[in-house]
Amino acid sequence: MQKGIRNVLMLASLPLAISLAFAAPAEKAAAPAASAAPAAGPTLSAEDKAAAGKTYFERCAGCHGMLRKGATGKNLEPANTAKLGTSRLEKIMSYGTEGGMPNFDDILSKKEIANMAAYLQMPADVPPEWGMKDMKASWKLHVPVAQRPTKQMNNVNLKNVFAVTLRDSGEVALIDGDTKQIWGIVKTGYAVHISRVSASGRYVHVIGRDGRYDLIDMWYEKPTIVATMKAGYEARSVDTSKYKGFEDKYAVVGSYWPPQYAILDGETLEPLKLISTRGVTVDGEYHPEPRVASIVSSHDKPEWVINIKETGMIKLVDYSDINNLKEVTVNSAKFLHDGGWDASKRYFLVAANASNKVAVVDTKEGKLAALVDTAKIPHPGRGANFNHPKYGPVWATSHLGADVISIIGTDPAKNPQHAWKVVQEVKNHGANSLFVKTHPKSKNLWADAPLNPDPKLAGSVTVYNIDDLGNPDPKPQVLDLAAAANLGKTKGIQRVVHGEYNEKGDEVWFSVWTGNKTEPSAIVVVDDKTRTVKNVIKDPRLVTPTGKFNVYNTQRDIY
Ligand code: DHE
Repeated sequence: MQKGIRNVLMLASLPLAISLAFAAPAEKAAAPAASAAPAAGPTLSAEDKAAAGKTYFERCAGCHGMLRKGATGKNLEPANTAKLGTSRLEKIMSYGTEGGMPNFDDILSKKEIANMAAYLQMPADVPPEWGMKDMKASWKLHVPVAQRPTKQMNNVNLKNVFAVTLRDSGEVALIDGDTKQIWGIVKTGYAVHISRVSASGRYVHVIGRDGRYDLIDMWYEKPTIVATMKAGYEARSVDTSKYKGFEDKYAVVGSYWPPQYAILDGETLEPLKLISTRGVTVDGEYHPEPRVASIVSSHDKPEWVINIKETGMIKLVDYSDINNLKEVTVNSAKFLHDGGWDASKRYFLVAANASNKVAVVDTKEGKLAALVDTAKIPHPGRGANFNHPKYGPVWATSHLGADVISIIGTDPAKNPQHAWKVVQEVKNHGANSLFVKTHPKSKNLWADAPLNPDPKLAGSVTVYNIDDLGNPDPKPQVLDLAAAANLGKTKGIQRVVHGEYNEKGDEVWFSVWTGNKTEPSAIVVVDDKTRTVKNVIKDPRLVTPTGKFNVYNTQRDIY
């Protein structure tokens, strides 16, 4: 291995870095001090505390925050956890709750759960900062632009490639959607959260949960990482510049910790500018950890929509002059999470999940268009756009906290009476859903429920015929895709997660994710017209697949 690459991998070894940070908070940490511990709480050996800190980072921090102040998940500072006590905490972690907390008894051992119950009653440690100097030191340009291929060196139909997160092996598989063969697997950060595609369709940008950011060039014979950097200790979102004249020029990466976003060179990942998101919330109170949730790139202007979870504020960032950066700050509601464009790509709809609302920002006017009340904890992924037989253009989301799919009108010009209202709520087969999906060429609307504690529900998907949604009592079909994958008995629940269409819009792919890297997983390819299983992609290299991102659809924001 080249020395440079090894250094990056060492820097990017996030769980270890974080567990060390938890074991002995670094002196340079600048966030406010941890809250005080109750007088006599549980204790752990240094080794068990470091292990619990690592598990907390890997499994819990995303919902509850590094500082445990709460967001999608509850506040877990000692003042609250001590009141719940060890045995109640262990039960909640083992079996989950109806409020959307998943069960962990299939992933964590009894000892790990007991140690976590103790850990949560101890004060939260503050991880170190990660500034421009650290970013620059972590940046490795493996192949300068001038030394890269000048044309596509493979025969793969790149538009139909799927970038698939192999969550627990810290890899991304590039699967040829035409042949269903694995084209290549690249080593990335831990648990890549999302992949996004550059405006040109050549590069796949992947961001690890550990903040390691890799740029994959698909013009080589095999997919190749050409640049790497580390954006922070915890991250979930990335996008590129898509406006005419800025294609592939910039990339933007948001971090959970430290709370900030960075603008990078789009072809080399050289860090160019860093902006902190610490500040006051929509309630006017200071928050030390306003994490960057979803980011999306406008196709109509040089602008990113950057959603700040804890403040409930949406930043419209104009990247046309990054030295004199203009940010419009739109107040919405807490806690902002995931979202997507409406079909016209003028309005961005984002879940304010703890407020049970979807915020709609009008990017043409640079204003909040609406806050739409929905069922409990909307979780759309990027949502699903279609033409409703009764209500015209709509966007849909499913919910973590309710077994329904909410359908929202999105056409204020021609259908103003339906715009920014939940015009219909239809049943999902279960709560604890994460993603809905459709495609402009499809008549189907799909929803999963992967975090449902009932294995039968977690392994199934609901599908509606869009034309049927105009009828008073539309009837869905529920498909047990975990059964179709035929993986046999596994310790981990076989969770069917994240539908993604192929380029043509005639197949939809779902992951069957056991959450356990020693157990088999699969991808089930469903024929969209007949709703029958067409292929089951099984391969020992397909370790814990979760998100899948079709190049063509992701590049053009088709969903
Ligand atoms: Fe995600 C999107 C955050 C747990 C799979 N997830 C997102 C986005 C955010 C986010 C902010 C939007 C990114 C964007 O569009 O720019 N996810 C979080 C969390 O904080 C949370 C709740 C807890 C955590 O610890 O990370 C979380 N997410 C999960 C999972 O457990 C999932 C199911 C499996 C995994 O790989 O970790 C998961 N999240 C995904 C996927 C997307 C996503 C597949 C992209 C959806 C899309 O179609 O764009």
